[in-house]
Amino acid sequence: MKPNLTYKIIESHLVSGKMIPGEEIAIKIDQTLTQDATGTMTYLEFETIGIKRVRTELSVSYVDHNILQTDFKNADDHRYLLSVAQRYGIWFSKPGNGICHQVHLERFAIPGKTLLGSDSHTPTAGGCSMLAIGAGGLDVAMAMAGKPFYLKMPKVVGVYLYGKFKPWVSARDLALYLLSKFTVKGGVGKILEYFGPGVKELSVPERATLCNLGTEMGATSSIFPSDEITLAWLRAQEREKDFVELSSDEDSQYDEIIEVDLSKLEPLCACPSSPDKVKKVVEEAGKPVSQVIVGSCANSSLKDLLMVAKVLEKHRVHPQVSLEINPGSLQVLENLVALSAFQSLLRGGTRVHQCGCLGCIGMGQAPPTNAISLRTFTRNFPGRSGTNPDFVYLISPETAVASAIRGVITDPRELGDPPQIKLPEKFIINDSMLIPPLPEDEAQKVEIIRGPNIAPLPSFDPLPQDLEGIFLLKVEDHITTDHIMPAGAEILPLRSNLPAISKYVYKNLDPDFFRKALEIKEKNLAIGIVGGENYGQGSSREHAALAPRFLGVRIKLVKSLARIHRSNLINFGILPLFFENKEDYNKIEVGDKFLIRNLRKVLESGAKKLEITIEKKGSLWALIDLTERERACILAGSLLNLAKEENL
Ligand code: MIC
Ligand code: SF4
Repeated sequence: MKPNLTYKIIESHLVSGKMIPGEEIAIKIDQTLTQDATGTMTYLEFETIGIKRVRTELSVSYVDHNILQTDFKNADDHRYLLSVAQRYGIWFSKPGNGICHQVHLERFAIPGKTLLGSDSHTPTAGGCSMLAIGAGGLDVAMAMAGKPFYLKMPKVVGVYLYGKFKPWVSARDLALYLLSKFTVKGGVGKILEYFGPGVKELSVPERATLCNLGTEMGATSSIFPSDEITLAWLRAQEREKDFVELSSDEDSQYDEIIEVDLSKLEPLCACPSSPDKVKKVVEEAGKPVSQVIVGSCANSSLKDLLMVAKVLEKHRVHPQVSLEINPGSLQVLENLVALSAFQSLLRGGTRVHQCGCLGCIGMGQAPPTNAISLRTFTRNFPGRSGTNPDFVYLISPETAVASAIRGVITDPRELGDPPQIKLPEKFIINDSMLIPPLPEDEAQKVEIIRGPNIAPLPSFDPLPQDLEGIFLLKVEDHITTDHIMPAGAEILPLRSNLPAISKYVYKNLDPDFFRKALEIKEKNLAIGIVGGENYGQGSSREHAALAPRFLGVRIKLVKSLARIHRSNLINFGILPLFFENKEDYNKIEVGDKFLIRNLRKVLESGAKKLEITIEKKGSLWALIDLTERERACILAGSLLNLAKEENL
């Protein structure tokens, strides 16, 4: 295949493996990012590896998720993260500085480099032509220790863009259109590479919106070329020196190509409660709205908020609506102020919050009962807003502001001529909340400060020879990590305390799961989970693997798995198995006892399937889809055990 841009970047970072789709490859990681909700665990893991300083070109620790400080817990985590950053040579972005992906795009993204982040929306930096991938915390800890990142060589889908957007239609509508085509699992095992004349219609933050939402399609990553628009962005950030021109070639090839005529798109929305339940806004128009939020790593750039501000120069927010603004970064906020747009937001009747994730991860901003909330966020999984049931639609900033003014879901084209938005050639840059790494001699003296909520990482036992257990839960298709390990203001502060957070595992699917799991553990039995298609979609949170493992889950028998969750399961010694015959899903009931004989031997032998005996029901075959390295990890009980065995 004639290399495309993705191939070129992978090739220049390839450590091992062949670039054949589906084969395991390892790539060198240039940069890492963590955010606080996954970061505390990542750094606890990194500390156990025992090296003196990060071995990447650049690593950044952001605090953007857990910024509601209702007691000491989150504040203690922030202090721990700062001390770790200073001790190990890591940049630190203070709470209030903004969402990791937005700040990274502004201050650190470099075309052609690789970025691994402990957050599923890390591909956002693909808007600035990085090969950026989301991963579990332990994979990021390994990358910080200089180890390569292992993944299956993805297929590369060329997304050919042409034509021009019609007024009031934006990058978000294109992303929603692609979501309607790909659905939430169509991107699994793929990288979306954008090319074609339509690419020039999109600024770097708009490209970032598309790369960000590729995650909701299950894609490994998404990437745009680096061109004069990238140069203009870097220049505006006073980072011209980081520019490199990059693109595919005229004769580059792709595993698949899809073409989109931008001029054919119209305002779209994702209906409750999945990012791929896409409809035209006109189809939902007229439904009363109670809350509208513009924010999140998908749509909170300066252009997005300027557009809202411009519209509000002539309109007021409807009395029944709370229009909330969560600026993506301090830079966005400061530039809004300098352009007098902040004042338009305030005068128009908006409620402005601090820069960060906030309601996107259920840290406040929960909507009222039985009310529609429109959000420019990334995901609308059920209950993620903090209200259950909830009615969250995902929309563009244009649809957001139009609906906030009218009080009902509104196609923004009804507002007449769109506002003219001119972005400054140079942004005001304010790095006062970005703390650079300390020089090595000073860093060595830094004491790491742990609060009482920061629990040490437990040890994980190796896989037993025979595995006997009980299937404790059986779930449908598209179970998200929010179902497995919910987030929100009550649970997120426990991210650095595994014993405490484990009490909430599967809470919304079976409120009694924790108690039952303890009973099974006392009997020395393992726990099995049965799942449908695309099990574990959504976030990168490794707690969705770590906490079930802590409670004794050892196998997950599913129809198919989401990429990051699959890696997290393996990293913590949970064996992913797939139904050989999908009909067997119907055979298993909650409470069934299972036995897998000679499990260690089976895995060591490299066998591709194994037999599970189910008490009183006979047996079924399950497929094993693991590389040699992954088998070793499961046998060892966790990647950390394996790293110790291999004397990292
Ligand atoms: C999310 O959007 O679900 C999160 C919160 O950013 C997660 C990470 C986490 O659970 O901490 C993600 O997308 O990876
Ligand atoms: Fe934060 Fe939401 Fe983006 Fe996750 S998706 S990083 S919670 S803004």
